[in-house]
Amino acid sequence: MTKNKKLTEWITKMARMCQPDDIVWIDGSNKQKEELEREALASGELIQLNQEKLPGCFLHRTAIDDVARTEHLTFICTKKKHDAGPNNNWMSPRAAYNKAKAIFKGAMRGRTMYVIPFSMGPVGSSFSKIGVELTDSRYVVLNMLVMARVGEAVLRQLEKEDGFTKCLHSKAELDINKRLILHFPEDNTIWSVGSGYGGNVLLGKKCLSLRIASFIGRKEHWMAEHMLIMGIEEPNGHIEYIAAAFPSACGKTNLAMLIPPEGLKTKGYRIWTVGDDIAWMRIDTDGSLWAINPETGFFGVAPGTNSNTNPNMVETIRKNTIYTNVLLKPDKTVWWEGADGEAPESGIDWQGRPWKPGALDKDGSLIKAAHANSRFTAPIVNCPTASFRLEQHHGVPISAIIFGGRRTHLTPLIYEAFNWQHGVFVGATMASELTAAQVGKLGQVRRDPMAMLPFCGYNMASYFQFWLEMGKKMAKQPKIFCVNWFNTDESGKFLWPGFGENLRVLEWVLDRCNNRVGAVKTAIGYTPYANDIDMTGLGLPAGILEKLLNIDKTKWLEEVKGIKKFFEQFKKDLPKELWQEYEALSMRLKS
Ligand code: GTP
Ligand code: SPV
Ligand code: MN
Repeated sequence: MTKNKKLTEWITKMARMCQPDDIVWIDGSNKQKEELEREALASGELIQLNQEKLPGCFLHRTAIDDVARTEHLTFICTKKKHDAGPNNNWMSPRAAYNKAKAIFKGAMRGRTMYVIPFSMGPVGSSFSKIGVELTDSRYVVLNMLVMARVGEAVLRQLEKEDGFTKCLHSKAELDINKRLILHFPEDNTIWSVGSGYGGNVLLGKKCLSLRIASFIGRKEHWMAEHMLIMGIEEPNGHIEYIAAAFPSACGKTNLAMLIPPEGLKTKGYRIWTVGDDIAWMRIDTDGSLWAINPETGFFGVAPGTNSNTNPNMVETIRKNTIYTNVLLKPDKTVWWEGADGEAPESGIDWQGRPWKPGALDKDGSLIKAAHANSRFTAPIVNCPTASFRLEQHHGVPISAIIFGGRRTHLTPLIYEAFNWQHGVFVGATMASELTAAQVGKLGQVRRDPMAMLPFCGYNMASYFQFWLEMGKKMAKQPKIFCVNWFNTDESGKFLWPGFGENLRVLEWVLDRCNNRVGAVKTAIGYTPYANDIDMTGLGLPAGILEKLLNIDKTKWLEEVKGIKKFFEQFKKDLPKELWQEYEALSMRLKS
């Protein structure tokens, strides 16, 4: 299986603790995958869907209290508390190991321990990192097979290079009171126990590719970010790549594979999807920032996905897809709020109960067919717009970085930072309304710097410092922008149509990157002249675009107070450049 002694020793030690009945190595073969699927069907972990309409597709239901990332049970375990910073939950490594050991002990009795060797990034690329996940969940194995490069080739690579992230997962009793998602960046180790939900258990994803990778990246001078990566092919055939950081469930997947709206299609734009959630970026010898998507699959939000909002995803999830917590229809296909077609007359809801449209719970509120954070796991190669550069070890060069969030007011449709330092300030002060992607109070506005609040594996003040330093190292810095697709009117209706229409805004971004248009200098940054956003064929009522681009100084002065409060928690660690930017913004708003 492997000649890597460190690996075998570690597995033996973990098996001694978890006491599985047997150990199975995942080789990445189709044969083994099909065998696991058969076993998962027999055990009830998976339900087979209609193989004519949805070939290779399955449904999975999690426990009712295990439907989203549990940030309050997620810890960064560094020797010094200060290294985790004020925004992470912290435990000392010793306390954390001990606490988790008590839960892991014997947790795999009567179960199989699967050994999943995986590579984040193309196997053998100098950009990539290897992990090995031990898990007692077939659902985890089958998802990891979609989300990462798994199997023999990784083991061979692991004989050439030594280092790998040690990832241990057990469902244990799926008890929320015995659930812990622990990161030990100093040991390159992740322990996750008591959950079966994606972001908590597919350890290559948020745990390795963001929390551990951000920690490693700072030392090795590269960036691990919660960003989509997309190529925009311009009418002349030239492709520009951009990366965008939006918090969970704020539109990364949708933007990454948008379809140009009618008005712009005739111009000849085309989109190439590189990634929808995570970007690893480093400065290449040409002095620009280059990015790869370390993943090979999408773990996307189901609700709202339909042929109007995201036709490419509808196509992507027709085959070889694992659906989690959606409605099962009588014909063994699936449905969710905001899916294509009318609500079915009946079905089995995400909790496994008979469901009818309009059914009310005890409190009189509508029972959802699918959970608001129900998801699908699908291979990127299924996507009609998958980039032809996905396997290239070099990645793609990034021309622009876009920050964004969900704000019903305040943030305009788009603005551009004055320069890199100001851009870091814009990213650091981002805020967004909470979504169903994490357990918490829906709709509440929270600061989510660079969309990394739940994912930064170290002190956020050092992370800001690192961003400032990276900018100085680049000969060609990407321009930095901020967008907001979610402005609403008095009745709560979105003012901007969003989705494919967002390309109208990206066109301006590219125009700015290539010095093709001017801009209005405002207190918060550069905004577009309304004439420079191509509105052909959109039919937006007069005055709406102007409203979307407007900056309300009174509201921004309120916002600045929130920024100050947020910055103060970092005390003397906050880079002075960010205080300078804060002062400069306050001055501009008051003048
Ligand atoms: P994670 O996978 O949690 O990181 O989320 P994400 O950032 O990839 O978000 P996603 O693209 O899945 O979108 C989340 C929700 O926002 C879905 O319900 C979408 O339908 C909705 N959404 C996405 N883009 C837009 C947009 O431009 N306008 C509006 N109004 N809604 C959008
Ligand atoms: C997110 O919440 O940002 C996701 C889904 O992309 S999860 O993998 O659960 O983190
Ligand atoms: Mn995400």
